[in-house]
Amino acid sequence: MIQRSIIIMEYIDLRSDTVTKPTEDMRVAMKNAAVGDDVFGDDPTVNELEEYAAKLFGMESALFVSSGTQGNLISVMSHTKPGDEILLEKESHIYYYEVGGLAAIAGAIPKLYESNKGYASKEKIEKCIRDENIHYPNTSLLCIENTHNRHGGSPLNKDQMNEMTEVALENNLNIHLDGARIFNAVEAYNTNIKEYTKNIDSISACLSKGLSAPIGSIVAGNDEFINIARKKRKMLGGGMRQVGVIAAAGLLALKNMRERLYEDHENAKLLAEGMIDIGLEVWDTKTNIVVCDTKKIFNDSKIGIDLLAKNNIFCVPFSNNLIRFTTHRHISKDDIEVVLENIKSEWLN
Ligand code: TLP
Repeated sequence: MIQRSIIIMEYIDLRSDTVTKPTEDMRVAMKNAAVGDDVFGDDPTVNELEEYAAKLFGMESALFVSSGTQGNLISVMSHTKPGDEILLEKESHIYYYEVGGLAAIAGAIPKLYESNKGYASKEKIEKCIRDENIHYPNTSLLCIENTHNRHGGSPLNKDQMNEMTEVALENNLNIHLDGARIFNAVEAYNTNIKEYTKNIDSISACLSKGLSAPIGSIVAGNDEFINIARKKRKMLGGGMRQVGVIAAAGLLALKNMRERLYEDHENAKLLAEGMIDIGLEVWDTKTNIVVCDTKKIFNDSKIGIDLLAKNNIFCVPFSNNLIRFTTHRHISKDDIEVVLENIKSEWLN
């Protein structure tokens, strides 16, 4: 008989907080979850998760969806008609990383606004909103991203959110918040989630990033919006059946995992400061994303990534010059030390 041996490689995976695995508690909860057919509204665990999330976000209703991408797409589809124009930040995830779903599936056209780390002033947003004119598409939705991924996990504070949402309200636009990492913003500003959701019409928040659930996001909004969103989810093939087995982990993610995000922020800060100490250029780090500008060392950031990967340290390119490192539950302070040692020896020698 052939004996198989499993070699467990030590690695430090900073590619994303999406790599987090479910906790032991989540696995037990998943095993024991009460389930039913969620398309009939019969899954008690999904219902509990949706009710819990709606209350937490201060919204009337919530919907469990398969991913952040699906949550954003369903939200855009539910707020707009094909041909509508939507205001999106130039580097937003919906525009940059969602395979063009807003155009291909929702039929929306993007109007891009520039921002300072996700924040755009009232004037800037106002300039993007079209007047009524027979030639123009209808501007119907403002999307905001908080924390902002491609701006290095930068969080918006509640005043910035208020300014951005008030101009939308004055101009009768709906507001969707891509809050994939909204609890990182809550942690960064020690604020309450409801401060962020009070003026908005919908939020999509990921359970499967820093919160460690294996799968899933929550979309929240008013009853009418969530009824429409539920039907759009079905249209996209997202009506899952005994999905309580997954929702059980999502519920624990929302209940128990928000409090530990400060650890990820501390580790990100440690990494950023360590990089600066050895002479690297690093963006301002406020949450769990560290962006290092390597243009003075490499002519392609992939060189730096490959040098670390051969020592089982993983990160991702953000552009030709930029490399992103994301901290999460499986990254410890000791790991940060190891990463810094490797950067010193692999990049700077
Ligand atoms: N972002 C992923 C990749 O898609 C880039 C990552 O590793 O950061 N909104 C924001 C702001 C996001 O950062 C992401 C995921 C999503 C939406 C989409 O979430 P998923 O991956 O669940 O579809």
